[in-house]
Amino acid sequence: MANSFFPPFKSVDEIRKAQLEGLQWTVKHVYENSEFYRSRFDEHGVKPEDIRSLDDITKLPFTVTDDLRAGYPFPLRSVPFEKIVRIHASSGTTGKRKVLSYTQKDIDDWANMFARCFEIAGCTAEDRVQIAVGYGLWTAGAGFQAGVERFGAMAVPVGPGNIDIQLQMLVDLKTTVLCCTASMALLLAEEVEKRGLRDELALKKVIFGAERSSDAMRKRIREMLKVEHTFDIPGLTELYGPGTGLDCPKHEGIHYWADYYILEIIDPETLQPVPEGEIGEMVVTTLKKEAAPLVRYRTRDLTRLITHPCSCGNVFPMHDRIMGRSDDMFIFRAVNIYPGQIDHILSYTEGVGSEYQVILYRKEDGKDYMTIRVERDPARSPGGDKELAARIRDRIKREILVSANVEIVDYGSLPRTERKSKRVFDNREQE
Ligand code: DLL
Repeated sequence: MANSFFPPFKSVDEIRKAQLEGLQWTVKHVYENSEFYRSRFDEHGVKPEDIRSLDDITKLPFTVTDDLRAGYPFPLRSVPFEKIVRIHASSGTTGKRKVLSYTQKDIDDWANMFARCFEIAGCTAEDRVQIAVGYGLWTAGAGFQAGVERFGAMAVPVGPGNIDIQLQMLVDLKTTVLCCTASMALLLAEEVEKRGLRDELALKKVIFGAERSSDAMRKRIREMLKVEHTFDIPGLTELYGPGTGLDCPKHEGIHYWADYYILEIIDPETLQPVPEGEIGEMVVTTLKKEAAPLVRYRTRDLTRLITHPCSCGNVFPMHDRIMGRSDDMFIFRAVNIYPGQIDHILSYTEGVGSEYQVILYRKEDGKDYMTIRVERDPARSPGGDKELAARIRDRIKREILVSANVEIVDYGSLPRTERKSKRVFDNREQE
């Protein structure tokens, strides 16, 4: 491509060299400019000059969400206020929001990373990119917008919600790329199908993220919108926002921009690195971020590194999809369960739609119960519900080792959202 947003790295070793430079810069920068980091490093007896190789990263202390809350409203600030040009905040529902600040260079770097996402997805300047996520404090709208503009395609900034306008723009402007949350992609795809608009669309790609999506959900979106590719875009407010990586059209993993951050995968219990390729918590250290750098920030997101190079030839390393968060795990009758395990079973059970809810409750007998409500595949009649429920129950018993009540409900009867879907409802405490 004539104007590539990728630096000309030819090998992983070249990226590692850039990583060491970035790590040394970051450690020095935060030690000199952030009271928080300096006292944390001092407590751990580590000085910037102790970081001589990439392996020395393990000498550095972890940073956690509570540190962000404690430093509210400008946590981790490592530049004077006059260098901060913007803030974003996560839409956390409990406690204080996580507010992160950006310098102009941070904003530019973020746009550059985001432009790579459009490049790796095979977009061109001819593409029309509909941005169907929230603008404002959330990083999503501003991130996609800057990414599209930096890349040089046409942005159609519809923002969140407003299904009628979304469909009107998709049809009238002949949008070719749709960017949204996974839930919004499903909602829009269902509306397109319901209103029989599919043949009026020019959509080729959907880029969605902000939440976990199951294989079943992605397949339904692809089928309903008749698009060739859906891409999984990860991102979190603390690490700029969306756009820190993307899967390429080979879909072998999510390429991540390792010249902007180091990704470690650790065991959340022992805090030690997991063997390469095993699932653990993502820990990120930024390499160029000025205003609010992250040093070994524990994201709570679970994934694994993909150890083989991608067949697309891009040297940037890959991690797997984000499989959930360590704080999503719930304990049911002494078994640790991640919602992703339920997603997985439902995705490979014929006859179910993509939406489900897990409801946990406690009865008078003092015992915990689980009901899983699952939507029936729209092509199926309710006649087979009993058999379908039994099949799901058996698989849950066999694979997760717990008993659940399974209720099959009509397709489309569970709530749809434009934001992030909530699928697990734990009512045990209140009862
Ligand atoms: O959700 C940023 C974003 C916006 C990403 C739009 C992609 C698209 P936060 O609100 O700070 O930022 O939430 C970050 O959402 O730690 C993950 O748990 C989850 N998450 C984000 N992207 C994905 C994804 C945005 N592709 C938190 N797959 C993260 C699974 C995701 N989970």
